[in-house]
Amino acid sequence: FSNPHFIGNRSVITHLMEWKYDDIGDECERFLGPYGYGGVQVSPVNEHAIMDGRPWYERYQPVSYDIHTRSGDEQQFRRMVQRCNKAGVRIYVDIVLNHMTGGQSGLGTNGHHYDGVAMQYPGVPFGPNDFHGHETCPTNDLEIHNYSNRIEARNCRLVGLRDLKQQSEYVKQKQVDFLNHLIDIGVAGFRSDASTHQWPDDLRSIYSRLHNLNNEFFTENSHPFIYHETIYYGGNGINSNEYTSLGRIIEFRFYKEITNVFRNNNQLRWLRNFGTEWGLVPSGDALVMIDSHDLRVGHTGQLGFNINCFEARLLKAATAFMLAWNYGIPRVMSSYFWDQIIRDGKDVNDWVGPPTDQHGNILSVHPNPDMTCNHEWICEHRWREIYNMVKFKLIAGQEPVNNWWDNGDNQIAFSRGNRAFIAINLQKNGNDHDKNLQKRLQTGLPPGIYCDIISGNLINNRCMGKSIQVDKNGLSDIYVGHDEFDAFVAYHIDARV
Ligand code: AAO
Repeated sequence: FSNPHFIGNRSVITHLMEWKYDDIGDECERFLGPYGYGGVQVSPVNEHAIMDGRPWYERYQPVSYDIHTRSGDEQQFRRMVQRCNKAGVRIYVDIVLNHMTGGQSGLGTNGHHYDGVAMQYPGVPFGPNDFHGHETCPTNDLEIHNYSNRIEARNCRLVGLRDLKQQSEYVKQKQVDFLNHLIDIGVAGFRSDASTHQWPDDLRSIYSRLHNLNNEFFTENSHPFIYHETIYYGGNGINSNEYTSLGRIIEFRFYKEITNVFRNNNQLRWLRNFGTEWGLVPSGDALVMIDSHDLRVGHTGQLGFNINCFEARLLKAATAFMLAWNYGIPRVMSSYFWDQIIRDGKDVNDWVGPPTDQHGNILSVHPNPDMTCNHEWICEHRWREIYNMVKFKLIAGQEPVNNWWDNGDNQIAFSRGNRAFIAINLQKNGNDHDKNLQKRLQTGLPPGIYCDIISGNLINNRCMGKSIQVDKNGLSDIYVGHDEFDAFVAYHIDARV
């Protein structure tokens, strides 16, 4: 369950949060395929509660396992999966198996009624016996209070969400059927939502009944890729390693440590041995990110500590490190604009959903000629600095990190074998001279003139950005001014002038 089934050397997933399936299909063909992305994480696809104001998080309140949301119906979903696979891009679905809705009642996105108080979900159907209650959850109000307590975390309610009893054969079978339906359609795998709140043995038992991936797109006997949301920073919380035998885990320590470094709370030079030596799980067990649909609004992390699209320069630099470093499977968040208003350390608009018309239909993404997106779609995955680092990673392949250099503080550079080279400058101390990165460095690259794919593209053999000359010994004069638009430069053998 830990192989993402990327095609060729592709290696990066982007989360197109709340996008419609028709748009994702277009994006696979016109952009993600050609630019070397390996896959797309799509927001939960099954019927969910329709909530007042249509917050993004209503998609995390399932009502049935019908494929029907504002992103599209089953037919549109199928078409997207076909088109993306053909374009060389895999689809991973965010699956919410831990719970159903909160304690309200109403209608779901496929017209099914639900009642969270009575725990009735006729669209599945699930009834009160399919949920954890006082026999299994030890807290008075059935809520999770102590996230470190295994029984509480797994048998009680996460923020009021009705907690499914996955020990029940009936519940398991309904979930197995849902996942197999998605597998048969041709998805490559799943993001498992709120994994820490589900017993590893229940997940194991569900996964053991899954079909192999669809033979139309995958080689025989391929198992779905499954990555688990387990938020673990060490200490006495529920350890992510309880889930590594089930697939990969989202390594939150990666995001935390990198954010800390890029916010200058820790020096860049220490990144030299970043990975397991910092306590992270082995690279093959990890999926990593800088930003996510939760982090961006201060969920599952502290607002102000996270780095999102509102700090573009920092986000690009941290993402560049993630994509240049050889650790885990990186996921790039692609978000939409919302009016961030911070009060008492909380984003008042942390709920705001995707751009819609006046009837609540999600608006289509039509990219502008300059590659940016229309409406409020931010499309971080289309930023030149980010898509060119996706290419960088593809070209670096499995080459090791070589030629590490640092200035003893917040300037670093390294190569990936003799195929790619990056230099990052986040120096804040000293005079202007100290703050600029200006140094003759070993790039590891073969001699030639290379185009910095960060400051501009190489178009018809003309470098629109900065270029460098690498001499016969691999040395070159590297420059990253402290006040430049981007805090890093990157060169690779496919961008030789
Ligand atoms: C909404 C409303 C709620 C309402 C509920 C039911 O906002 O007020 O009660 O409906 O009506 C999303 C939204 C929720 C939303 C939910 C359902 O984020 O706001 O609730 O949809 O619509 C825990 C889980 C983790 C979960 C996270 C939100 O462990 O799995 O909470 N994430 C996933 C999804 C997320 C989704 C759900 C699950 C539900 O990615 O989008 O919720 O499907 C500690 C714990 C963590 C805990 C966090 C956050 O973390 O350890 O396990 O995550 O708190 O509560 C330090 C600590 C660290 C701590 C962290 C954050 O770093 O070291 O331990 O701070 O505070």
